[in-house]
Amino acid sequence: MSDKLLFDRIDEPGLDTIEVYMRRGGYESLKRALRMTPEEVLQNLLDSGLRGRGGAGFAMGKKVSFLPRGAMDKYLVCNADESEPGTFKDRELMQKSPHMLVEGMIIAAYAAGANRSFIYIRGEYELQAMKLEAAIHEAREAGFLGEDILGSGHSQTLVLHRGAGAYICGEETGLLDSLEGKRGNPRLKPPFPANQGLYQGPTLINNVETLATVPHIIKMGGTEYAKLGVDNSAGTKLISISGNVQRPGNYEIELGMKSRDIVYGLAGGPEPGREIKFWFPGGSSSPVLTPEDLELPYDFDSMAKAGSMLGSGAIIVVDDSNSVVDVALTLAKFYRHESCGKCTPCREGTNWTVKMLQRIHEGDATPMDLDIIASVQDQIMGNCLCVLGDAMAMPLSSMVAKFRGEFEQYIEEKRAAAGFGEMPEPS
Ligand code: L3W
Repeated sequence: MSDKLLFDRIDEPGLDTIEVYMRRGGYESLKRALRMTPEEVLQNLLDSGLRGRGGAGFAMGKKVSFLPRGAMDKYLVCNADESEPGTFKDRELMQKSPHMLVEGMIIAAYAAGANRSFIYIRGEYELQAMKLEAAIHEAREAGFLGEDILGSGHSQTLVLHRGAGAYICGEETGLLDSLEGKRGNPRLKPPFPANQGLYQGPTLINNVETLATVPHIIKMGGTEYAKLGVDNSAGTKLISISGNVQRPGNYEIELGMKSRDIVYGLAGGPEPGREIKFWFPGGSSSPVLTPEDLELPYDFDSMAKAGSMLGSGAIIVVDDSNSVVDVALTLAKFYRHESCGKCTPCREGTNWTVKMLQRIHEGDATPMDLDIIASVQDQIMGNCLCVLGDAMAMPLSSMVAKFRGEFEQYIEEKRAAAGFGEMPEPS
């Protein structure tokens, strides 16, 4: 038996059609779930220990249980606005097995008592949107969507909505505003979407991979699923590996696999003759780790204990041919561009950071500027309306802290090249 769940025979021709998907046992989990009560389905999700796969790692079952019970308009929203630099796993999943997501959404909506559901997909994912539209149509024709699904009494609509290419619309409340037709700005939390989300109604919002895992949990049973992975990090995880590795791409691993085995074993490590300088374990928003950290198991707690995070499961490898200053500047420019500008620490902080890094780049800075950069990051962290500001501040702080020597050397060399001479010794 394959040790993969979501990517098991993912390249099988025709898997995007309902015919092949069902031939492989697709929609059997939905039938099983609809024979259970919503509470039983929820219990399976709780037992599974599944943690959100989009970035925050929040327990999915717990999130479902936060939704108020009783008859009212409740919503399920799938966050398919995959935009975190280095993250491209949901893209492959939606393209090759769209029915897995659709089936997972119907089961999750049943557990949450939600009758209206949406997939918010990033605008650039045109092919994936087409595949999903076709899958939704097929599921509706087969009676898996619509009124009284398979005689269960559960009714559900599912609408695909294409975004227009803004990172901030992947932030859950920005996404909800955008879905409502407004500019995608984050909202103040609480209230959390579970209580007041889309159209002010209780809303369950989850990432693509999280929802696509649900049919597997129902098939195996929550407690069996929880046996996969390690303590507090149950199950398998799709990871995207990019940067300086010989075999970049998406891989499905069991959580707790040694990081070195992922980076060197699966992805082939850097080109011969090159050494890894640092790596982002969970997308560009995660604090960087050093080669020694490759000995750690790749799971939520181990990454957090190392001072970083598993995030969306996107590993970006940076080898010794790159300058840490260039990486920092590229990153900061991305976050400045994507900041919605609604709150001051993020709007001003990202702009200041870019300007300071540009000073370094152009030979106008002194090592003291590194303290200013670090202090700007401290002032951003925890002070913004949403996580976008932190998403720049966390990796930036870690780069300055761990590679200060390289920053200083860069500053000296650039200053010398610009004719400013050496820095005087501090008196
Ligand atoms: C009800 C409570 N609900 C928390 C819910 C909340 C959300 C989830 C997690 O950030 C991460 C971040 C970034 N009652 C609740 C509650 N919830 N307390 O639980 O919430 P939170 O605030 O921990 O995180 P978040 O705002 O969802 C997301 C990281 O993701 N990140 C990743 C980006 C990934 C992509 C992608 O392409 N997939 O963009 C980027 O920054 O660092 O840790 O649903 O409502 N008391």
